[in-house]
Amino acid sequence: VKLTSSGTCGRAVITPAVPVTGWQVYSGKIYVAAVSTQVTQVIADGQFLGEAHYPNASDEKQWLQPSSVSATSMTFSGLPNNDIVGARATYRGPYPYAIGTRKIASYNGSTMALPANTDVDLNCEDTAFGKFYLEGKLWMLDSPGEWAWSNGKLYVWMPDGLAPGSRVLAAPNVRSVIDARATTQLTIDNVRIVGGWIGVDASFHNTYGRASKSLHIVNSEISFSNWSGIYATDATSLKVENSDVIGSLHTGLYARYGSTGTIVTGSRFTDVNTKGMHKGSDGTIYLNSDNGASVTNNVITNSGKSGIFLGASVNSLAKGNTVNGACKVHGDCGGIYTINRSQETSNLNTRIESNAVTGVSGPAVRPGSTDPERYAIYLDDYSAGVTVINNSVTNSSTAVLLHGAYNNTFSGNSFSGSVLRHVAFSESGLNSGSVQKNTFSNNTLIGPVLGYYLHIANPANGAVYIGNKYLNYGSSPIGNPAGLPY
Ligand SMILES: [Ca+2]
Repeated sequence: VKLTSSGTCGRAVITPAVPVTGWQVYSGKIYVAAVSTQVTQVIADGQFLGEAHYPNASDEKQWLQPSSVSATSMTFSGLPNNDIVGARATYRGPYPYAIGTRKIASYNGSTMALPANTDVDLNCEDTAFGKFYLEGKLWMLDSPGEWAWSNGKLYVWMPDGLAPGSRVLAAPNVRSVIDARATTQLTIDNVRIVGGWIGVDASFHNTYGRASKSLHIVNSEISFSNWSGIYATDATSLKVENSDVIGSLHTGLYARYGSTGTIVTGSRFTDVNTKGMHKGSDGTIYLNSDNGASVTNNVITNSGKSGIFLGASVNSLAKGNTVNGACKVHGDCGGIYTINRSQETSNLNTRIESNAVTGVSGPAVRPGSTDPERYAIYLDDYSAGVTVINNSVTNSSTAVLLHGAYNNTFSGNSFSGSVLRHVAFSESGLNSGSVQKNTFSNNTLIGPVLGYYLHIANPANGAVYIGNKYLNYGSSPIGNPAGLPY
């Protein structure tokens, strides 16, 4: 089956969003129109608008600090308006890699109840409570580019402050725009898919008891998904080719739970997990426990979390990709990332080859730490058998971290413009003693950097070094400088 556009008027647009008309001035530059069905997304002039939130700044320094927390509540007094029941609280706990969202069940003026999510819409990451912001009430609509839906009416303050006219599309809560579950050899070619919780759903179909096979998405655009542009579980031979995924709030392509043979090639992933206020995420291209995944010649721009998450995928390849700006929201994060925490294998047999990775950086968010914990290439817990060759890494916080990783090979790479250090090794309690037998050969490490080229915290013998070039640096390129975090 092939889904495509015909005729000469361009790509067909498939979306649950509909035009909103009949606007009247509500207050100041805020306009109101009747929309009876609950609105979950607003697009104006083809651009994503964020739902009304408090406080306004996405800068976490402006987030609210609860005076105390429990497993299911936060205490905070002094809101400008106590109408927050039904609103969402988004929060970052003590870990830089996790941002959670829960719905507020009750509020007594100081303590808000936040039960664990049962709502699939909030089924993102969860974590302990910490600094937070609120989203989803009309009183929070107080700045340009915000919208709110309340009592059958949509309120919007356009980014340019002018009347909405016919420029606004609003979408109800729709799980998927294209339900491709349990399909075989479906091709989606030359269409635009806008809005919805998921753009293309290729997850396992519980009723039919099977997953999708050989789904091919080509020459298409998937934009402004409230969760993931493409979602696949147990899918085989999913292929995404020459397509654009733009502005998904959580993940661009989410292929997990045994999806195998995923191919992503010649595509562009732009502004994933960086739209609106901060959201939980796992990565722009997320592949985990895949076998034979191939991610080649894609351009991944401005990701909130990892650009390419290979996880524990085996026999996989990331080659010829450009990762331009990643980990913009989350720490403990990589431009290209592997993890093998459950030690499913002692040899991932994965290649990270000829990629250009730049701008993997962001603020330090772990309490008490000055390290942003953002790494252009990050081999995490028990990653082993990864070959990293001929990559160019520039202008990132740290070029490479091996965290409890062993038996990996780095050769022919170029590292420049790192802020803290080019290469770091570390271990934690979980993977203590596992950094060993990594090889660095024939890499070029160009200074200056704030720390050392190779920065070794623990252990001292995490790698052997053969034939590397150390350029533009005055003293020993290898060491463990005091004052730098690991
Ligand atoms: Ca606001």
